[in-house]
Amino acid sequence: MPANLTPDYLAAERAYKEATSLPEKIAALEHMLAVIPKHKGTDRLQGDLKRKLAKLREEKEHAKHAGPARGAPVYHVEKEGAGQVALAGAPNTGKSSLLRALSHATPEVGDYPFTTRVPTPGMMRFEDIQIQLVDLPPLDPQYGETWVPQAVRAADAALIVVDLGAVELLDEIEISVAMLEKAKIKLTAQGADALVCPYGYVAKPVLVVANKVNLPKAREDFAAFTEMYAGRFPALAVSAETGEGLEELRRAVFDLLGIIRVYTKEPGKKPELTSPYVMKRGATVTDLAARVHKEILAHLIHARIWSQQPGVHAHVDGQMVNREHKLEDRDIVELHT
Ligand SMILES: Nc1nc2c(ncn2[C@@H]2O[C@H](COP(=O)(O)OP(=O)(O)O)[C@@H](O)[C@H]2O)c(=O)[nH]1
Ligand SMILES: [Mg+2]
Repeated sequence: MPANLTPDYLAAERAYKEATSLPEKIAALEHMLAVIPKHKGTDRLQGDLKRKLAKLREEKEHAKHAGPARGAPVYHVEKEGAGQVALAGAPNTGKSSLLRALSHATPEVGDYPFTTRVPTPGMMRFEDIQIQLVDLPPLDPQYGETWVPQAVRAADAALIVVDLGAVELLDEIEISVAMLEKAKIKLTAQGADALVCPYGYVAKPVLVVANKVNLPKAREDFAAFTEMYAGRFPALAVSAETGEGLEELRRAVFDLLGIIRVYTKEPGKKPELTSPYVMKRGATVTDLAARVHKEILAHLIHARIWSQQPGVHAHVDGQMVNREHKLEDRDIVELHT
């Protein structure tokens, strides 16, 4: 991508990445096209944007005439961004409030249970990437929508949201866990990549989000909770209302997904630091080359690597590494063919 894009353009691009609906996306793309510097260096990019815009306009036109896609389950949410994370839990724990606090989405929040009836996606920014959160109706054995565990199953990771003000906190979380396990979801603490699942099960990294830490006595209750639950799932105390713990939560969700961000640079040029490649933890130089271009993959000889995290690599900046070298989050890589 050309390096001389203006802050105006980059802001418009950010708005595009954060857009959650078709009309929002179209508006953001139109804005990008309006403010993009018009010269030879951006010709290709302008072409790309125009193509994307035409495609989205067509989709919108199509959506007007067609009803809901036939055969597609109602709970299905198209994945976008670096990963999809489901917000699950008992009624009234603050799932919708959390989505509101972490994204531009505006699901209904109510002080009565069962306010949320359909899945609502929203894009959550974490530093330079976007992660998709999906707000769901509650997991409730009696009154819940039956498809909710399936929506969790389809996501890349799950947050189980609990209410620190609830009297039956432990019962509540056990009910959520039991409902998900009944749907053959093997809940795992983060990093349990090598976990062997029973046949028919899917492994799902899970984080317990203990919401409403701003309530009286909530902090003591959280301490007691983590003591009892220690070692089972990681847990984080937050408040959707005051914003406490939400920055830590963004980072924890990123860690939960087991992904890394990798930036590429061309020899003699500055690195492309605005749009990282999102890869699975454990990805190698070869995996990166495969993502960049099949020609590069075919002719890859070695790479040079710069770390942006002090202490992560035991090598010097710009050191040569081979194709099997494992990448770390925020590495800058120069691929040599
Ligand atoms: N005290 C407090 N109340 C909260 C917090 N987050 C959400 N709530 C309240 O909890 C109730 C349920 O919220 P909602 O987001 O609709 O829960 P959901 O059913 O899990 O989606 C609403 O009255 C919210 O205002 C919080 O951090 N602190
Ligand atoms: Mg809700």
